[in-house]
Amino acid sequence: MTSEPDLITVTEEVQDALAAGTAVVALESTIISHGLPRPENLRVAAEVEDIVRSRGAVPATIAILDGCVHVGLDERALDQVANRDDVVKVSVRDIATLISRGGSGATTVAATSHLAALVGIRVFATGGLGGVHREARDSWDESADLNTLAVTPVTVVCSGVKSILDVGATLERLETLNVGVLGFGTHRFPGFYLTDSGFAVDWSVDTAQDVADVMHARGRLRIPSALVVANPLPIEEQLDPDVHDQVLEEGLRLASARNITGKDVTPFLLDHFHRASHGASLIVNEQIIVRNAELAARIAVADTQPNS
Ligand code: PSU
Ligand code: MN
Repeated sequence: MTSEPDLITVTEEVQDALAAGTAVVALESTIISHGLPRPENLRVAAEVEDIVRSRGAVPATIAILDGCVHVGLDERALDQVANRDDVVKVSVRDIATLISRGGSGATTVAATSHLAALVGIRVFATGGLGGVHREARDSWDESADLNTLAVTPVTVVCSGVKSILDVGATLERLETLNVGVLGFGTHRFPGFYLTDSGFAVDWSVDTAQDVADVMHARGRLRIPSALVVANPLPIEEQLDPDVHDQVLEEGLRLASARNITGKDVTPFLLDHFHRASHGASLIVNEQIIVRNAELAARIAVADTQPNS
């Protein structure tokens, strides 16, 4: 026995599911702490867990609390992630430092993917990936989500990359980094708040089983990178494109005028969207996350069927 405290706590429910080989879906926590306003953030986090359960999978929301990684959060832990002011946004490079200081943090797509793969979770749901920011030629701002997905064998269900980004450049980077991209029921890459980002995807699948088949083949071939399943919103649920374009332009202008940089850019722009669209983007964002969690659960179930 060592006196070192545990770095990672996996809830019994998640541990049991992993040991039994039944479906588990990882969920990120930056969405909760930095992507959605209070009090909707906690309600959405709980709703997302419910939908995963209703499709026969175990939800495993991942976060760091008081120096320990938690895989699977109970009601109290979820409440802390949603409401504590000392919860910082954590990418892969921050995890170890934060833990050694006993701090608390919410994990991004990058950090959540890393930790999910570490404990053996194969499917992960989020809203939209980070990517290459507009003006990246000058700012060099590219999300660590991309590099991490290049070396992390996990299936990530999302609605494309956030529309605040340079979508074309992000797709080029995903290609360079060997990250697989499948359109779910579409050949168009989704644009997060918008159904269609204006870019095509090479591969399209129609069912959760199709995705599980690709996962299985990737595993047998030891492909080391992530598989992105891009799940668009139905057109009638997307944000009004005119509102989208106007709010985005305004947000980018404000971010630059206020010198917002680094990891503050994404939370700033999402918050601007929610306020400037008078809550319309919030409703759309919630739909995105819930729909992706639902699909991720079905993929996780298909992945764990004996014949897949
Ligand atoms: N998608 C959302 N809301 C979010 C994010 C994604 O719907 O808040 C978060 C994710 O955690 C993603 C992060 O990993 O934004 C990217 O931040 P950055 O651009 O600083 O890498
Ligand atoms: Mn960044």
